[in-house]
Amino acid sequence: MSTSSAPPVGIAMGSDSDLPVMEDAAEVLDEFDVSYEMRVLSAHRTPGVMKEYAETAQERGVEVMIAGAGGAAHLPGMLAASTPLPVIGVPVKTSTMNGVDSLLSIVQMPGGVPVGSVAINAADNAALLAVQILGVQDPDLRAEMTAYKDDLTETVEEMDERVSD
Ligand code: RP5
Repeated sequence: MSTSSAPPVGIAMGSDSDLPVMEDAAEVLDEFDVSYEMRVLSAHRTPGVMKEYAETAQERGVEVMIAGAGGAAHLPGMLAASTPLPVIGVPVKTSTMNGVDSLLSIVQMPGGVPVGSVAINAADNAALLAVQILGVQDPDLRAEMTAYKDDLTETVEEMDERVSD
């Protein structure tokens, strides 16, 4: 149960080097007028702070988390281990393995501790998924998502018209 009024979305990242990617999530949430908080929390470098954040998020009012990390990308999984809230992982592209390392680190979770994952660097999609999760209980937000999808449809129909002319 929520005892305070944190924003519904918590965006976390393992380092400020992830920020250029994770800003895309913030931009999408801004478009939907969904508020969020943003933290740098490292599963390896600040495990205590990360755990406390995860353990208190629900009571503060956070409803869904988006977590981006690269390489040994354990942040989404460790957050998921410490909260009942849904966690959406964003595998951040790395210079050594192009983010495949991040992706596999995020998706290879043990049974019982799921983490959702979007594509490498797809923080925008993580935010859209967060909006959809929040929309389950929020008809206005769901209507906005429907309008967003209608726009997507229109965009592709226009492409089709241009190409098929
Ligand atoms: C991960 O290691 C972070 O998520 C980041 O993607 C990567 C590199 O971190 P820095 O060395 O740039 O701080 O923990």
